[in-house]
Amino acid sequence: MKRALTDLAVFGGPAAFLRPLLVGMPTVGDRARFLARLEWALDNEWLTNGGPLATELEGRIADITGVRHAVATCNATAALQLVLRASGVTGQVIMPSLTFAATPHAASWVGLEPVFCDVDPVTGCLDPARVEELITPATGAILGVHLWGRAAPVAELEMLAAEHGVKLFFDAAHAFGCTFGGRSIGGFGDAEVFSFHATKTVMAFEGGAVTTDDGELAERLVALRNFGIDRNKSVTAVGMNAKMSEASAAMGLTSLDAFEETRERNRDNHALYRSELHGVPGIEVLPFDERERNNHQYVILLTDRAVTGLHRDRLRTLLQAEKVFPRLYFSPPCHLMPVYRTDPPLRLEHTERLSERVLALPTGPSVSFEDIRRVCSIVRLAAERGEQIDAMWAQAVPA
Ligand code: T4K
Repeated sequence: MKRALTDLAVFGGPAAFLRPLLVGMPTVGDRARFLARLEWALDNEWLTNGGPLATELEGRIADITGVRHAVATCNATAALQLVLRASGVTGQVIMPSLTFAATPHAASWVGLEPVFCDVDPVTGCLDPARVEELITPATGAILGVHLWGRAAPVAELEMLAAEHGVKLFFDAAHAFGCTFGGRSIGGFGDAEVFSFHATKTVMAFEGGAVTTDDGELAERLVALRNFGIDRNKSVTAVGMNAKMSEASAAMGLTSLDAFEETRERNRDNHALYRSELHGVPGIEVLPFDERERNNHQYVILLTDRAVTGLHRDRLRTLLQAEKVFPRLYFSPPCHLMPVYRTDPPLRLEHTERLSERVLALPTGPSVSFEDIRRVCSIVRLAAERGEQIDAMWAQAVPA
């Protein structure tokens, strides 16, 4: 454990880890089972285009999320595009800016205009009061994000959407296996979209799924993900190729088999981060709502420079020198990215404040409790001696 400032790698000490400790290390599950599924797909000589493994995965996703239809896709970005297109949304889509670029990109790619909305300062999810202010006749949809696996304000957004006659979707890329009001995420709004990217709790190398109870929407999605070919084999829409391959489905099923174990491990990791950093001034590991189920995939550290004396980016650099690689999920927020920045820039107070403070920390089954204690000892040292570190930094750390 690091106790003195000279123990820190930025000041010449040995790095705390030999192998890099990353956010989003893949949760593969039983490798032999994956390889057996892959062999089976090869023997079956059906490798994509709605194959049996992808169909099995869809069935399991629908069961787990409690919806009638799950439509598997090659990734969540394409799934978001499909759902917006298949729902006939036009005009503007209100969404948070505190999200991955994929959320506004999906809308932009199908010719819609993302309208960025501020978030609740505590949850980081859409603030319904701010959403309501942004609704105009040009609004086609609201796209909530269940940020870090914590549910967006589903009930309020459902009310707003109904009242104003606009569609409601959720980007549930982070939220597989999570609940809202005890009900599985996946069944809210008109449709929800999951990601099964390599960095997610359940992963399929690349993959995604739309979940919905709307049978007609599901049918349009199935056609649109396959060039617009409908059930009569007629091309009735301008579709794309967004199908999930059997190799991805084999991975997704295997990772899904391990989901409960992954979830429990993530939950214990999160609890350890919370207890190890409890009471450290200027440092908060975001809690989860104990009444809800979560996948605990995102361990979110919020730093307060006014208290620690150390800028978030400096803490990140300091951790990187120890071979710990936190991620900026999400900083900068989308409305300040060059592609979406306006002149003068839009100001979203709570989004920007959270975005300046956030660091996502490594978790998952390959991160040991000992690893976490070690990471926390570095964070604690940095937070408690932030001003001294800042003063030493200019002299000791190469530009
Ligand atoms: N909506 C939201 C709210 C999202 O967060 C995302 C994606 C989407 C929509 C779109 O979903 P997809 O279309 O991707 O299904 C990563 C992921 O690529 C992206 O899927 C994810 N969110 C985003 C939050 O993170 P980057 O740019 O941070 O990826 P990269 O390559 O820098 O790696 C991230 C971390 O994971 C690093 O610590 C390294 C580690 N990693 C990564 C890969 C690929 C591994 O350890 N092994 C791996 O195989 O975007």
